[in-house]
Order: sequence, then structure tokens, then C-alpha cells
Amino acid sequence: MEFKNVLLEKEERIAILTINRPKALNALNKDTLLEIKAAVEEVRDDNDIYVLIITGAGGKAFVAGADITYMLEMNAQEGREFGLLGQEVFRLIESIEKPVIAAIDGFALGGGCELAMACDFRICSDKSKFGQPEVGLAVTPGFGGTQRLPRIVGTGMAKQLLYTGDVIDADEALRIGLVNYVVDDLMDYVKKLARKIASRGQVAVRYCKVAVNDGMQTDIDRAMTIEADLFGLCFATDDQKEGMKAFVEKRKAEFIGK
Ligand code: DAK
Repeated sequence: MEFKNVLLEKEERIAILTINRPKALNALNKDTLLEIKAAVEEVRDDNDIYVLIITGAGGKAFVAGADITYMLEMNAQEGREFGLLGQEVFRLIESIEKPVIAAIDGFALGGGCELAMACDFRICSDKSKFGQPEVGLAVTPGFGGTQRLPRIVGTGMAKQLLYTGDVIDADEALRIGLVNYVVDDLMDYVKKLARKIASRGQVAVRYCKVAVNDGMQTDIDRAMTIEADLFGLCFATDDQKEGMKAFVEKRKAEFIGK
């Protein structure tokens, strides 16, 4: 697929997906969502890529939301289809068995905050702002915001943000656990982080994602079984043997990603 609204770059084991509609603060319309989907599928299927970073172009916004101009004339059926498409794309990001980091520099509002929350975790610059302002447009969040926000920050804080539509700054996002770190050199920091993750045993990294995601959806006993099964499966990999052998031989492990 030829991309018009996103950029997909690959640097060694890292892919960087940039939402690239800076004139509309990277707002998400149908075409942009379809391109994000195609790009994420490409990353999922590329065995040379270990980590995906998602960011926004222009230095002002990560993504300022679903495209309000695009949604203005929608009827109920079209609104439902648009919501389902966004949910499908964000669920794909959440469930691919590769780490996905949101690098946020500016506004992450509405669908933008929801996109960031579908990533495994969020790192932002100090000028970033977050919120689910949809009730101000008389709609609910439609791309998973009512579900992921309480899972990340707790129900009380999520409900306050959802009911008020308040926009919070980076320090407040850090305080409530919506972002992991607020940093100065955003892309430099996130790329270093991605390279560190890419240097680890990749099957183990992917199983960590599966264990957290699946385990958080079930009871603790079932979750422990999920962990035990994935832990056991690591022993079927070359990297487990190399990792433990390298430790015993007091040298750096050389992983091959399987
Ligand atoms: N959509 C379309 N265009 C947008 C946009 C958006 N979300 N946000 C900004 N833009 C455009 C502006 O219209 C402006 O375009 P021009 O006038 O230059 O053509 C350009 O980006 C620059 O924006 P501003 O001039 O407004 O820049 P400021 O610095 O003054 O303000 C701002 C920045 C981020 C505070 C402001 O642009 C703003 O408030 N934007 C809207 C933020 C927002 O409300 N986001 C949530 C969108 S609603 C559902 C499916 C999906 C959803 C809900 C339900 N179902 C199917 C159930 C999702 C909803 C949303 O995400």
C-alpha cells in the first residue's frame, strides 16, 4: 500500500510509524486509519523488526483526535463503522506480538489519546497534553477510550477525565500513570529504549507482552498458568540456551531472535 498520511521508516530492528497530517494536527480520518492498519501489519510480518515506535509529525501534536471535519456529516451507521474501524486498528496495535511504544510530542486528544493507550506504554515531551474531550462534542470516546483509560489510570480518575473532557499536561499525565516518563530529547530517548528492548531475547519479550495482556483479562490462577506456559515455551528457543550459557561463561549473549 502506498502511504499518504503516514510514514513508515525502519532503522535496523526498529520501525517508526509517524502519523503525518500536521496541517490537521494528525487527526485520524478513515484513510489514515487504514494506512496505520497496513503499516502495523507490515511491521507485524517483518521478521527483521523487533520494536515499533508510533509518533506524530509536525512537533505540535501526536494526534489531536479523530478527524472532526470527517465525522461532521456522518449518520449513525457511518459513525458505527468508523468507530469499529478505529477499534479494530487499535486492537491490532495492542495485540501484535511486538512491543509498541508511543512517543508523544504535543496534543494526544480523543482518538489520539486512545491511540497512545493502545500502545504498550507512553513516553512524552513536557509540552504534551492529554484528554478525552469527546463529551464536549456530545459523543462518547469511540476508539476504546472508555475501556483503556480506566485500565491504565483507575476508574475514578478515568471517569473524571471522561465526564469533564478536561485536558491535562505532561506532569499530571505522569502523576496519574498515563505516561511512564516525561523526557527532553523525546525521539533520542525512545529510540535508545527501543534499541535496549531489541537487544533482549525477542521471544521472551513477546511472551511478556502476551502474558501481561492475556493475564490482565482473567483471574490470577488462570493468569499464573498463562505465565507458566509461556515461561516453559521459552526453553524451546535458541536464545534461552544462549542467554543462560553466556551468563555462565561470563560473556555477552548473542541472540538470534528465536
Ligand atoms: N479533527 C480535524 N481537524 C483538527 C482536529 C481534529 N480533531 N484538531 C485540530 N484540527 C485542525 C484544526 O481545525 C486546524 O485546521 P485549519 O483551521 O488550520 O484548517 C488545525 O488542525 C490546527 O488546529 P488549531 O488551529 O485549532 O490549533 P490550536 O493550537 O489553536 O488548537 C487544539 C489545538 C488541539 C487544542 C485544537 O485544535 C482542538 O481542540 N482540536 C480538537 C481536539 C478534540 O476535540 N479532539 C477530539 C476529537 S473527537 C466515535 C468514533 C470516534 C470518536 C468518537 C466516537 N464513534 C464512532 C462512536 C473519537 C472522537 C474524537 O477523537
